Amino acid sequence: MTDPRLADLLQSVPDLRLKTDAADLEHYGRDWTRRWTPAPLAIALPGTVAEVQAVVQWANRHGVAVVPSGGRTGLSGGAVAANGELVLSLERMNKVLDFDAVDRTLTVQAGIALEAVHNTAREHGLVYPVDFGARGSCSIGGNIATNAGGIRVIRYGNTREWIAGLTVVTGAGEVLELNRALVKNSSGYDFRQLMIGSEGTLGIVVEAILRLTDPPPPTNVMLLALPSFEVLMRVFAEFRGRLRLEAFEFFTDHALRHVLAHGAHKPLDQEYPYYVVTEFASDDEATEAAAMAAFEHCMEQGWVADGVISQSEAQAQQIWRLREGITEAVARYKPYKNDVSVRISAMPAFLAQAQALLGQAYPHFEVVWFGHIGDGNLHINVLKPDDTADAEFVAQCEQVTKLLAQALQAHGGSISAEHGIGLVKKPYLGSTRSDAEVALMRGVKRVFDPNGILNPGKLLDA
Ligand code: FAD
Ligand code: 2HG
Ligand code: ZN
Repeated sequence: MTDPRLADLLQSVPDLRLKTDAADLEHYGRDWTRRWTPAPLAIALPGTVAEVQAVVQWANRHGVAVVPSGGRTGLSGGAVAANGELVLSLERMNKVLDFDAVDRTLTVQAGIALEAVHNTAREHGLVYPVDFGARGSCSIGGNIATNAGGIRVIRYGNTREWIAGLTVVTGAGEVLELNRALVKNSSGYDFRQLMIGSEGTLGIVVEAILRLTDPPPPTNVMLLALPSFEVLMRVFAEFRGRLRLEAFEFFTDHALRHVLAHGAHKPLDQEYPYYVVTEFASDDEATEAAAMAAFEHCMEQGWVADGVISQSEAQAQQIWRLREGITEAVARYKPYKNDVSVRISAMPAFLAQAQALLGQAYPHFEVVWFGHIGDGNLHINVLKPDDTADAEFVAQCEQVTKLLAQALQAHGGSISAEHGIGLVKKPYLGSTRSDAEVALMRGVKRVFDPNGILNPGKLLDA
């Protein structure tokens, strides 16, 4: 170690695993955004809470910025280290610590993958219901730091609803045990909830107590083909009115073309402009009849042009792949991502405005629309043409995002529904949060991280 700060780190935390090879700096310094050039100082891989605390104390002594790092599947640049930061990876802290059948909780270290949590919950006859396509690679710590949403929010809510307790190391180096799995706790400010969605700027999540729940009843998955955007929310109202929905997701023909080119199975003979994937409880004749009634009503109204219902688990997975495979299928086009939300009742008006705005703004770029429409959450991916330079493309997209942010503000929406602000959406934070709120955020940051060492420049300017 030629850097004296790193020599001191190893002296202060003798068992710490530290990586400084160029390939590791590159690998751990970026997330799924791929926009910034990784340039971290080093990668620390602690194995215990005490080691995390010691690393944070060291960072405070030396004024070194620390980037908390999970699976780096984030889409807003929150886990990027491009300025000589120490990346603190939780990947070695990936164990299940406890299952409590009475409390129905699972206590885990923060580096555990979401999918491993699903599997462990299932072994105990229960489920952890937060779910999305990155389940195999993203970590619970990252899910908590971004308040991740996903494909079942419509039934179960965001990550926030499922966190019964947290252990965090604050930016000041204190270890806090927050809420300890209490169901009821009216004893003042709930710092657990404050940590959720704070994007690694207030504390490092080292352990979490997750709530589990009963498995859902048997479900069916349906793919619906829609002739126009305008009918989308009517179809949603019809299905939600008749069924217990587990998911209601949408995507366009562009998205479908990309997933099919990526190996997915063609679902219908003809092509249509818009599609919905919906999953709903269907465990008896009455619910099956309700599903058919919803489908037939939508067909009669001309809101749905075609559809298919899963006849087996394999077919259900094939349908889900059409929706869940989009992010990977378009990744090679280095998409500029928007992840916006409005309240559900404002969706029809916002959709009309956003469609008009983006149609005009991006005549030369392919735009792929999809998302959790049942939650009022749209993903709008703008694909970079191969012959357009990265910087020019991003600059053009940022101009349009300013207009989109204004439209969102007018509809009372959010510039980040579930991916976080990170670096990507920081310039537009003011469209969603007032000046007074942002000032309070800065004040909160100073309380938990007085020297500003935790993820500086993410969410808020350093
Ligand atoms: P990282 O990318 O490593 O980090 C994300 C942020 O959390 C950073 O700011 C980082 O500093 C911070 N952080 C990480 N670990 C900790 C910790 N232990 N303590 C404190 N801060 C920490 N997101 C959704 O919400 N819904 C989706 O449907 C969805 N689908 C996706 C599908 C694909 C294919 C991909 C690639 C991504 C998807 N995402 C989705 C985005 C991403 O997976 C989530 O944001 C996820 O929660 C990030 O977890 P991570 O462990 O990869 O976090
Ligand atoms: C999803 O819903 C994810 O599939 C990723 O949130 C969205 O790639 C995106 O823009
Ligand atoms: Zn999403």
